[in-house]
Amino acid sequence: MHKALRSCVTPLIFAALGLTCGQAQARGCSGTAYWDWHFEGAALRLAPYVSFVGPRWNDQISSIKIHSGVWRFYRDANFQGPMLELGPGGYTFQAGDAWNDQISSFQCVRPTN
Ligand SMILES: [Ca+2]
Repeated sequence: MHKALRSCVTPLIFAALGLTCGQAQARGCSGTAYWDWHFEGAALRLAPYVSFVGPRWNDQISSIKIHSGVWRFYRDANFQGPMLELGPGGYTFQAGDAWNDQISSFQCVRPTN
């Protein structure tokens, strides 16, 4: 595997399709998460299989743009807790929204065009 892809764990769903993580992104799992609502503030490009967003981004995401793919976002790390499934589109969580500043892990479950 190319060195640049080593940090990107390939989930079984893409391995079964013969795709590496980078190929999965190129073929229809693409999105960006934002620190603030309305797609403002710091931006995080979504890798297709993230069991923990890390200490900086944990419980901080307030809006998401999904360019392609069907994604599942989880309240807890390791794809645990309440789950929110989102397809392509823009989603913004207001203060007080059940999903504002809650997401800890996510994965793309189905590539789309
Ligand atoms: Ca959380």
